[in-house]
Amino acid sequence: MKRDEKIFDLIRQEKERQMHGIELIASENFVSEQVLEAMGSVMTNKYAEGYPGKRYYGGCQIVDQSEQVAIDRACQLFGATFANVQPHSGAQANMAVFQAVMNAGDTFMGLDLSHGGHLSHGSPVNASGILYKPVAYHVNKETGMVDYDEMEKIALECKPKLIVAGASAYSRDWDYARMRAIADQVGAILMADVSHPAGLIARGLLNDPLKYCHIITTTTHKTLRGPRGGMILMREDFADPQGRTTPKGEVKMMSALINSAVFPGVQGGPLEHVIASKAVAFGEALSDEYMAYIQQVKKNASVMAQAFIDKGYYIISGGTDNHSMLIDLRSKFPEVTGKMVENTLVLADITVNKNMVPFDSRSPFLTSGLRIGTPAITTRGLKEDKMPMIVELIDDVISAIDPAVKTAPEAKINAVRAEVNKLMSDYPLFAW
Ligand code: DSN
Repeated sequence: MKRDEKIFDLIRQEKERQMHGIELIASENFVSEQVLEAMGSVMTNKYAEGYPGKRYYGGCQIVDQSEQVAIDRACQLFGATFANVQPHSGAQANMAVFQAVMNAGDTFMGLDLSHGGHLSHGSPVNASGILYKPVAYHVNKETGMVDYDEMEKIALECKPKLIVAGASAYSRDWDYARMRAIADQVGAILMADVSHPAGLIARGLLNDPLKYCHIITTTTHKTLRGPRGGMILMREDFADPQGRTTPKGEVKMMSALINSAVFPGVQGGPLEHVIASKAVAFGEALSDEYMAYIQQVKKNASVMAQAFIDKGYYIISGGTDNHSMLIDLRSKFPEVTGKMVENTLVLADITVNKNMVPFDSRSPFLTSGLRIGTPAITTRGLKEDKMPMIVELIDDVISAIDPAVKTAPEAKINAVRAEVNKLMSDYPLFAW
């Protein structure tokens, strides 16, 4: 077969882009060579509908073992007793949990998308908002922190079947104990989607959601630094709150409902190459090197947030407990949108994403905010001493943006890009 030069040239170009730039998208990371190798392996050739030991295809004796290793390592990492490592993504993991615990039309609560929530937590354009009845809770306007008093009030009014903790753009830890107390008052299941801070949670740098939440979902490719994918975890199995029973009349347990919601509920064949790669990443996440890495992620974020504050930027909630921060540009540059900044920074080889801020006056296409995270640059080996320098480069570009033309002068962009490329030439993609 002729080599596909077109696609491999694009892959080469993408690698160059990743090498040259400063990657600050909070949900991105760089995987190790062995995680990449497992993902690009012959495991992709195998169909394995079902679960280890209970498949609908022959020849699964090897993938059964690698999937079991992934399950065991995931449990070890989070102190869980149940793991389903098959979800193709975080959104798929969430859909499977929704299907396991709710009926179509049931009410559930999630953080408002424009306050840092996620599409799959009830946005009207997502299946979660189409099949179920989402009710949003919010952050407090003054503090920028999740408003648990409002959450309680709403829960008592709408009596949700499920309450979802977790966010895509929220820099603070969660009060899972308070959320469980709220859930218990109304008989709701408490689920945490920890996709963003999963690595910090796994290594004890943030509150442990499994102490209070019935179920947690996560992606595996953000702070966890594995392949793109999702998973579902529980510490204790519990009876189906809807009282469903097996044909023999036994009450179904949540682990059985979740497994059948993932397959055959929302997915078909599992991606065994990705599951093997998840196993490798979980093994890495259990190591001392990863512990040092994830501590550095947190340190870098904290130093970077302070450097932005020192330059006069407003960070929602006033700082960060995790790997990320959400900047409200309006305090320093009222006329500059998140879109202008994202587009201009990318020309200087700095990648961030525009983001709505709570109570934003602009649309999701423009936004007043910028979401920034440190998992990827930390994987490249950058330490806290480089954070003020990166903030300086970002501020240099933003300060030069002319809102009338929506960008900065070319000379300024070129000068910053040269500095970015020079800095990053000293760092490999994966330094650990
Ligand atoms: N989880 C989103 C993000 O944080 O970028 C993508 O769905």
